[in-house]
This record gives sequence, C-alpha cells and structure tokens, in this order.
Amino acid sequence: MKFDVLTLFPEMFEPLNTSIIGRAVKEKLIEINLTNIRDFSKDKHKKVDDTPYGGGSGMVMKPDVVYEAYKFVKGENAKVIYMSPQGKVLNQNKVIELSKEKHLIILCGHYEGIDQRVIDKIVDEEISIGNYVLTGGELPAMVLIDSVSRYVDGVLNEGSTIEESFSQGILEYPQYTRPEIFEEINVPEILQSGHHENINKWRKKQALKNTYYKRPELLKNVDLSEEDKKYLEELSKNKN
Ligand code: 4FL
Repeated sequence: MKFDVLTLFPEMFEPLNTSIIGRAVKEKLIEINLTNIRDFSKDKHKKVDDTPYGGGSGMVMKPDVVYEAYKFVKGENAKVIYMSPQGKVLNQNKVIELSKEKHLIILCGHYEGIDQRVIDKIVDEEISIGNYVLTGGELPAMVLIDSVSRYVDGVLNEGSTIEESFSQGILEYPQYTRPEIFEEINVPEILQSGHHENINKWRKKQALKNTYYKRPELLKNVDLSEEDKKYLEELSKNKN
C-alpha cells in the first residue's frame, strides 16, 4: 500500500516513524511519501494561499498550487481523499474498505480551507475523523494512515486484527497481566484456570457487559447469538 500525503507541514508526520507503523515502513509493507505543497508554488515568495473571494477572515489555499502537487504524485489507480470536517465520519468498515486500495493520495488542508475548484477536480472522497475542528488535516491524515495500515498484510502480528473491538462490532474484554495481586486486587480467577472454553465464554460476556454499559448504541449494529441476547436481558434486569 502506498500513501501519498499532500501537506504544507510534512514535519508533522514524524510520529509515523515510530512503533508498528515505523516498522511497517522500514519493512516496505507500506510506503508513506510526504509531498510539501509549498514546493509547487511558482511564486517567488513561495506563496500558497490568498485571501478569500467575497471577503471574510483567514486565507484559502490556492487551487493551482495544490493541483501541481497532485499532478506530481498522481497515479493510474490512486484514490484521492480530502481530510475534511465536511466528509463522512471514519469508521472501521471504511478503514477496511480503504485497506484494499493500492494507492491513496491524502490531501490535507490548512487555514480556512482549499479553493473549492481543485477539490471538485481531484478529490474522490472527503473523510472526517470526528465532529470537531482542528487546525488542519494532518492529524486526521495520520489517523487514517495508522488505522488503514493495520489491515495491510504483515503489519500486525497474526491474529490481532480480526478479534478486536469494532471489527466484531462490540468492545473488547478486559485484559490482565502480572502481578497476580495489584493493590490488593486479584486477577479474575477464571483467567488462571487454564480452561480455554470457559475463559472464552467469560470474555465474551465481559465484552458484552462492557459494551452494554459503556457504548450501548453499538449493540444495535451487531448480530447477537440467542445466548448473548439472554445475557443482555439479564444485564438489563440489573443482575450480573
Ligand atoms: C479534518 C477535522 C478531518 C476532522 C480542520 C481542517 C478536520 C479538519 N476531520 N479540521 N481539517
């Protein structure tokens, strides 16, 4: 998977050299190219923005400069994504869908935004990462790269993708590690029983309980077994 990022602030992407994503880049499982939009300004002062037509505050990124940067990275099979509060909010299904692409071009806006004409000309899809405003699209672009890269073959160790929260539609079960007693609190006994079938049942119930209390709205979008439904009914009667 190749990511091309178009940004005025390539130095903001340094964190992607760390941890799992950093390793995936080093192992060439993914490629992340940062293109500084400013390099494509033909102006002698490297101007990239200008005042908005019609008046108003702030500056707008110039369409011609963004377009030149796009032409530099564009490819046959690239999908162009604009990180924007006006896009659909990213979710795990969209992440999985995007992970099947070969080449993503991610456009990051700054200031008051980008001239609408170049957005209309090059962008395939606008994506938001949540209902809040940031100073630019760079952090959202990193969120997108991180979440999508996890689904690229080899990036995660075997087994850790599918079994997690959201890909199953509900939250995860709680995790415990040594010491066995922390501040007088014991690890749940079942986890030391060695009885994997019972452990799995217990974990499933914990996951359901977690979801029921913390994110009940998620339960509307999942297929539940009859046993799960019975357990949730018990919870709603406020048993354990
Ligand atoms: C982009 C916010 C995607 C949330 C300012 C410029 C943004 C954003 N998701 N805020 N871009």
